[in-house]
Amino acid sequence: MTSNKVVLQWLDEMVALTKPDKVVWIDGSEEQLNELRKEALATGELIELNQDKLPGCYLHRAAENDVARVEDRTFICTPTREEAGPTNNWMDPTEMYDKLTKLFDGSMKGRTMYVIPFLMGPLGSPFSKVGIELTDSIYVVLNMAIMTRVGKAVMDQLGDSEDFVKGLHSKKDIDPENRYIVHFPQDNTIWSINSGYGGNVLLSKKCFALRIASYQGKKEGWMAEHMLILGLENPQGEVKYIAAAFPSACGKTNLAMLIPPEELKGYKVWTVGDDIAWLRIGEDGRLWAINPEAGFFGVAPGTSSKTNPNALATIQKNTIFTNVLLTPEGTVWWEGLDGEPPREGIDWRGNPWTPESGVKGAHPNSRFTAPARQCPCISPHWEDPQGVPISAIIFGGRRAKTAPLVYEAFNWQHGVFVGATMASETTAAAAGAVGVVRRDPMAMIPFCGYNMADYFRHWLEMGRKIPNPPKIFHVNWFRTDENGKFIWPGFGDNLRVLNWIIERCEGKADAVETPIGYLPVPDAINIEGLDIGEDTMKELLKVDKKVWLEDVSAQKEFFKQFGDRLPQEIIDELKALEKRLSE
Ligand code: OXD
Ligand code: MN
Repeated sequence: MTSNKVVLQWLDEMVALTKPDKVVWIDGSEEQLNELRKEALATGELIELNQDKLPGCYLHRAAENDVARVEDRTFICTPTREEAGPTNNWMDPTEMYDKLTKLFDGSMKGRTMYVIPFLMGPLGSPFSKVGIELTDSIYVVLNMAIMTRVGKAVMDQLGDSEDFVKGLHSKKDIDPENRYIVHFPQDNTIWSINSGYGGNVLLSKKCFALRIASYQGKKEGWMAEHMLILGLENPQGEVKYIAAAFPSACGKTNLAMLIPPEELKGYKVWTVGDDIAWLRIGEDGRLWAINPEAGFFGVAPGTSSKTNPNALATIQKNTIFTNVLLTPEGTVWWEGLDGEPPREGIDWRGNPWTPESGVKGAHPNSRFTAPARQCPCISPHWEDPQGVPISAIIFGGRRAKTAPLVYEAFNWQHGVFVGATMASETTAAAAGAVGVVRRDPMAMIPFCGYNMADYFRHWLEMGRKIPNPPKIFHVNWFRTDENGKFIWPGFGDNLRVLNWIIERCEGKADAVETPIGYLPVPDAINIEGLDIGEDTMKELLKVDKKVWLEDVSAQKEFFKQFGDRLPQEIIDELKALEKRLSE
């Protein structure tokens, strides 16, 4: 498929190491993918779903010990520990290559190695980047064919260039003790072994599009961010684009596919991406974004016609479901889907299940992998080679008391500080204590491929280089009352907040200056039709100085780990905030 010498030499080396019986290039054709589906059905790697109700849909069950990303086994192996920074696991690259070489030795014996050329970003876009993943998993091939653009066209785009990311994956024995997800950013290399779970093995996603790409972006003057991208169209037909970063479990996919409430029928949200944004400075001096992916790898539980009808519509065909419940009709179910649970089924572990079983039918992190083009609200510009121009950047988190519904940073530098101090409180959905504050700057803690102090510096530098930077905002949909109940309805009604944000970008909405930033004036957010009184609105927009000063202490604690490497601008912003709050 290629005469690219660098590619062929690397492939030879990896074949010599992993010793597969056979090597198969993925050409991207439907015929080849169909053959692979058949093979996976024969071995039980895939289960065919009801093809009348869910055409082109399949179910996969992962090993019980292999159902989520493994942050404690994820490494950034830069030449020095300092380059990886205090928030990443690090090992000396030579030592790590040695260790993994032993594990990969013969790991594909008796198996086929699939060579997947994949493209991140639209075909023909100057901002797109090529990767090649070598894997012994058909499940990976079929998922990659949804999540990225794969096949011959990608090798054509690469030509003789050496500029591609080298991904090596072997599921080997799915042994959790020897599971490693390792990045060598200086070598454009990712090695992943002993896992079959999406986030660990679809090397295009978190590994390339965030960890390796963030490192490339720092070197090359652009940004790879854990952000959804949406277009907001007003009743006059004008569309403004927003990029937004939230930690896991804050409803990113839902926001990206939002459906406006009754009272705001004239508005429409267009999805450009739901997880990752690559951002560059355009010739016009604005920041432009592409979605490097071609599919959604979304969490199934909680997805319903109330929370996200567009996602539900997207996954009715050509979708791979992982670890959901199988119903007797050959359809799928998960906790939080509409209507009554099925009377019986096969749970994610493969055991007979009834609602009385006392266990979950679907794993809480069960997933759907679906083509983005099937989304009813996919933006007509989602594959635009130039991307879309970003008017606003939003940071968000789950905070019961601290953060108001929305506020605007004073300027870019302050906005970087707002992103760097992002935090979210843990929910009952995950193991461990509830309500614990986790600091997660820009929602990138698990995904930054280098020292986060340098990452903050890169954000600050970008700000100085963008002639027309987007405005930066912070939102919090999760404010609670004294009984712990959410006081903002969320979901489609979040559009009311997005509208204020866009009006601010257009210089149309009023704001009040507070110690933390600009807040909406009391009646600036349209609450027509909502069961929200003046008092609730006040509560939603309250800035409690005492609570904020406590948060400042926690921020200081968090920043300590970066030592002298923390940019002076961040320290200045922290001091200035403390002073404003103490006045
Ligand atoms: C994801 C994540 O899967 O952020 O997108 O964990
Ligand atoms: Mn994500």
